[in-house]
Amino acid sequence: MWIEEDTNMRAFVVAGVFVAFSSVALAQEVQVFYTDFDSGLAPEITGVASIESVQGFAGLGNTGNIFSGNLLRNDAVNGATVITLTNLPTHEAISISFLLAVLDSWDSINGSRSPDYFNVIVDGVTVFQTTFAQASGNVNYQPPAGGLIAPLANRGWNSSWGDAGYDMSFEPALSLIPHTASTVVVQIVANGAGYQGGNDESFGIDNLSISVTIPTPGSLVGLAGLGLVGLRRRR
Ligand SMILES: [Ca+2]
Ligand SMILES: [Ca+2]
Ligand SMILES: [Ca+2]
Repeated sequence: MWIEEDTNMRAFVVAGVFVAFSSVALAQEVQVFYTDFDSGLAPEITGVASIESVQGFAGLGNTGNIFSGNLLRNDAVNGATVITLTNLPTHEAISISFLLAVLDSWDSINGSRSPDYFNVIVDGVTVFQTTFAQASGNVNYQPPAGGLIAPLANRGWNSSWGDAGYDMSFEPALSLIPHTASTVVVQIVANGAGYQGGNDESFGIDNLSISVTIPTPGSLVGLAGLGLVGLRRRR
């Protein structure tokens, strides 16, 4: 319904259109890197990285984001997997998403030998650190709803120990990290005084995605303008 002579109503409708468009136009999430590791190692990745089969994790995950084919395994003690991206578009935040396979006998922060830490570091700053109680200890990562995709069970690698999987796209600490530089260095690394690595404790990642949030003030004005034009036509 359009009431031509009621200026208050018109203002309300116009404001409603503006808000509706602005909610989608304020910022745009753009993926700047993705790999599923099924075609080997992308050149953006250096440091500790071996390409291995996903073994018993195959098919586990959420719709459209499941372990498949190969993953990147890191079995080092304090040896980072490094992702370096350059020439990023102008942005205000960065988001990191991956499937995480926690392999074998992690001992949390209070088991033996402990502590064992899993870390994600962005440009030298630790943005996420957690621990897993798979062999000993009792402090385990508490994922948001949807985050646990593979409860602890032996899924490969060292058959003496269980393995668990998480969809880290649900982890708030890895989403919308304030960032504006045109380059970024992401390090994924396990360490701690009790972290043994190798065939004892290691991790894998699959479906690694990095995206940036791009502000779009120009689009906001443009879309709001279109809304006003559309309303005028109805008079
Ligand atoms: Ca894969
Ligand atoms: Ca295992
Ligand atoms: Ca340990």
